[in-house]
Amino acid sequence: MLRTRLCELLGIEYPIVQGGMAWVSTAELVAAVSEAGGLGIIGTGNAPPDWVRDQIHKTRSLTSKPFGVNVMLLSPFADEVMRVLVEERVPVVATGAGNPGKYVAALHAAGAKVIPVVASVALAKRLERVGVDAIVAEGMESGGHIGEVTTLVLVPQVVDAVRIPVIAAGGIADGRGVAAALALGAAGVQLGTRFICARECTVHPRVKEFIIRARDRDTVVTGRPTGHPVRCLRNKLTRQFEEMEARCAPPEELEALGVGKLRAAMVDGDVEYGSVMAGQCAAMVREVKPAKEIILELVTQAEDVLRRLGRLVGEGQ
Ligand code: TUI
Repeated sequence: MLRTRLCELLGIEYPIVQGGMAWVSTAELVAAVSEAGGLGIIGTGNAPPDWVRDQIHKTRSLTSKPFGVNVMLLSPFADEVMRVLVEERVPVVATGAGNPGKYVAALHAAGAKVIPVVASVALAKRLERVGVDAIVAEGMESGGHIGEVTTLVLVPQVVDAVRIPVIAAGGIADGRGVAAALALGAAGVQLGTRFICARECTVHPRVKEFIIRARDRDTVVTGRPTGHPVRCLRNKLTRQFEEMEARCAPPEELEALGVGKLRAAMVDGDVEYGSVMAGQCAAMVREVKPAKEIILELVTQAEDVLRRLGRLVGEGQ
């Protein structure tokens, strides 16, 4: 029942996308999500092109279903990574933290569907004109690099501004969020934080525990003075950022403090001094379970909610 035009576009069973997360969404998680009928996306962050190619090969060894690769456009390797995606004929290319307009023609020529993440209506409209296939509208509830508008306010505006399918992201961790996104006019949802706590996700176990312990006000946004605001779970590192920002430390000093910290958290498990990028909905994540169970739970709960709402207005009686 939970099928939308996004399923046709991407060749997937459920309109559920796993957001690309640097140091987090590697081949194991991506393949598990795609095998379960969603779309898994490899997160590349600042990774070099050879690493990306290996991950693509590894994903293909684990699943024959469609998958995606996310390119973080602030990466010094963005151009080279895009060339790898063209050579490897990756089925879906997602982008974040910038405007991917200059890559769209080459990606389309290689058969890829292009799905940029945007945090504003203006960029969504510009990218539709360039010919992208769908748009992820990401609210500021999300983890990592964020915009300024909430999901509830951004998604309907993007839906009204473009004709291509819109995927809602930011603050969605259960089936109620999926149903709400559909109510806003989205054709699908993208979840990041929930999938960090998938059994197949290879992050350090302490990261999963840290997310499960998180409560409603445990994320903070730092880095606003650098122009790259980032949402993380509160810890000793975010307190250091807050202290530096309070004394108006120069942006270069803030940037320098962030270097290497995402890896320290996600790979080495340093949840005190590492950068534990996670969305506000970390507070809604209560257990680690296989990606397939996460997806089935999202789908059945969303269907239940939508049926209940249908009855509320006298449908199907
Ligand atoms: O990209 C993300 N989330 C990320 S990227 C990342 S790695 C990073 N680390 C430190 C600093 C910066 C990045 C961690 N999390 N989400 C997608 C996203 N894209 N959110 C917001 C945007 C965005 C913001 C501004 C997209 C475009 C944009 O403007 C571009 C333009 O030209 O208008």
